[in-house]
Parts: sequence; structure tokens; C-alpha cells
Amino acid sequence: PSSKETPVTHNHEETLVLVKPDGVERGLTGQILARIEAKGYVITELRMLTPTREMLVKHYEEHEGKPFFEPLVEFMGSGPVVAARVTGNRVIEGFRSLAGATEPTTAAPGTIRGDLGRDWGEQVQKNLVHGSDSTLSAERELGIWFG
Ligand code: IDP
Repeated sequence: PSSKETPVTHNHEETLVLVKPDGVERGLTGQILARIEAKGYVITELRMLTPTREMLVKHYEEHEGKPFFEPLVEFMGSGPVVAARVTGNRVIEGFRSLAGATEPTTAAPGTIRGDLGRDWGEQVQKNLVHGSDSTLSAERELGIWFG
């Protein structure tokens, strides 16, 4: 395709990104949001809040009953979180690629978790960011965090 052609925008999506309490506490919010913007994604809504247990139970409903559910909900409610509505072409997959693998130890260098995340031992929940994993999850989660 010639460079004069308009880029394909039919995969335009929205996703929910959370900077988790460890990211906010360590002062990494700016760096994390900068990586999202540098990739060309657009932040269309942003808020900082300490989520209620009710919000977190809804947000993580797919993990209810798993051994890490309680520690996860407790950690996520332990301090302020930054929630962002982010839009862009294939942004759901794109942000998860920027975030890297779940565990900071094995997340690839170049990713948010790989470059900025720490190994906290058992506390795998401390991995800096959340990103929705599908269009359905994104819609559901954006409703929880932005109403
Ligand atoms: P993801 O955030 O990379 O999509 P998920 O498997 O959806 O990972 O898990 C949601 C969150 O639950 C993770 O980001 C992490 O904070 C936490 N988590 C996942 N697995 C474990 C675990 O084995 N122990 C403790 N926390 C976990």
C-alpha cells in the first residue's frame, strides 16, 4: 500500500488500563502512561481512586475462588490506583504486549513489567499494571471504573 493511503482504523478499540497500587506508590505512573502515549494510543479518561472491595470483586470476578483472589483484592484496595480509558487500533492486544507477562521476573525486557517490575517473592499480584484481555472484558471493566 502507498504511504498516501489512510492507515486502517477498523480495529479501533478501547481498553481499561490500571496502574496498580505498587506502580502509583513507586512513582511510576508518568512513565507507564508515557509508554502508552509513545505507542500512539490515546488516553481519553483518567482518574485516581482507591477502589472499593465491591468494585474489585466485580473487576476480578473471573478469578473468584482461586487461591490468589483474596490477596489480589486486598492488595488492589490498599492504596490509590490510576485508571485510564485508552483508545487505539488493536489497543487491547497492544497494551498487553506493552505490559509483558504476568510475572515481572519472566516479563521480557522492553515491557513495563520487565523493565520496571520487581520480584516481590510470593506477592505476584504486585505487577504494576492491568490491561483488559478482550473487547468484552474491556466494555465490562470500563463500566466498573468509569460508569
Ligand atoms: P494478567 O494481569 O497478566 O492478565 P491474570 O492471569 O488475569 O494476569 O491475573 C490477574 C492478576 O492476578 C495478575 O495481574 C496478578 O496481579 C494476579 N495474579 C495472577 N496469578 C497470581 C498468582 O499466582 N498469585 C498471586 N497473584 C496472581
